[in-house]
Amino acid sequence: MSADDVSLKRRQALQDGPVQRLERMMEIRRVEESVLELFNDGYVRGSTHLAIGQEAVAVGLAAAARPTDMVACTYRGHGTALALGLPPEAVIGEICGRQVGCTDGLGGSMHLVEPDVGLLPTFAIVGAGIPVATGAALTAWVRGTDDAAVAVFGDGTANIGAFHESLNMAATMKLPVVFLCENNLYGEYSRIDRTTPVADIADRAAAYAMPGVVVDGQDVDAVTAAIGEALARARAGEGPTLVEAKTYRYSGHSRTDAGAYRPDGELDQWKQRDPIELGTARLLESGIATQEDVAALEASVAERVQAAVDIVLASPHPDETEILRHVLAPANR
Ligand SMILES: Cc1ncc(C[n+]2csc(CCOP(=O)(O)OP(=O)(O)O)c2C)c(N)n1
Ligand SMILES: [Mg+2]
Repeated sequence: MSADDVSLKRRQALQDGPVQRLERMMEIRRVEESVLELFNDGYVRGSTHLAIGQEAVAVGLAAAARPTDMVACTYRGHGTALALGLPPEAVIGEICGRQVGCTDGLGGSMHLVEPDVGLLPTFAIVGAGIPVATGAALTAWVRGTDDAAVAVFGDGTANIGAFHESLNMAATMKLPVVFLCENNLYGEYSRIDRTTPVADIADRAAAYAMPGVVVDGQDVDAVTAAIGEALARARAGEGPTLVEAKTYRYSGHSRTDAGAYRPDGELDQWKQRDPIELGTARLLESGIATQEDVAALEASVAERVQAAVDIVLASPHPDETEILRHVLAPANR
């Protein structure tokens, strides 16, 4: 089975039911915790941006979208990549710059990609993915498919020109795109109320005559439903939707940031509504899973992620001769 088949199979598994979606959220959390350990042990060059706490948004999106829909996300996209189907070794391997990574270790933490499950190259430039997703929606429209595109971005990014230009163009042309804002309350070290005059980013949809929807980003089922409805509108030719998922990142912006600017108690308050704990409680209450089932899931996820770390650490860095691969120069030079 090729690496791409593995990604596709993992993606399809999310359709099997709520247990698989909970398991994927657990996997994302465990991968991010491993990435932090690997960073602290010196295996990750530069920095890395963790999405611990935001797992339900990633899994809800992947459960609602098709593998042929195109998704553009950001440097905080490890969870989205895993949710869309990339296996842990492809994600951790890329973050550690190893050949087993999804771009052979050439891209690093902020550049995960897998076209076979619709993951466009992820973007380190704030806002850059939004016009790219809008362009992917235009492509689907020109080709006459009923595929759609999703732009994933943060709350701070809703103040960037590319956000406004993309919403304007998509609404005017009724393009099949969903704008998914992960509102985690902070853009780098600034709280949203110091940078943004609206409490709900979704309110900005009104300026572009499209629906703006606020969804509980800690609840995977709510996210799946909201993105599903927005994608259905897009496929039906009704145009774009702005979906705002209220969520929280447990760690600081990047690895030099301890998040000391956050008010006392805020993190603990959000942890009361942890997406994995909420998902677990729902499965237990409905009788779909028992405590033993949940413990078994946790154990198998931990084992799988540890096996992926072992694969990554046994994988070489790219050869130095790779440095010019994918680098283009004008033919007349
Ligand atoms: C065009 C541009 N400006 C500034 C930066 C520096 N920068 C990196 S992340 C970030 C904050 C983005 O915040 P948000 O959109 O809320 O996303 P989050 O990190 O919370 O997921 C900034 C200003 C950048 N990468 N690109
Ligand atoms: Mg943010």
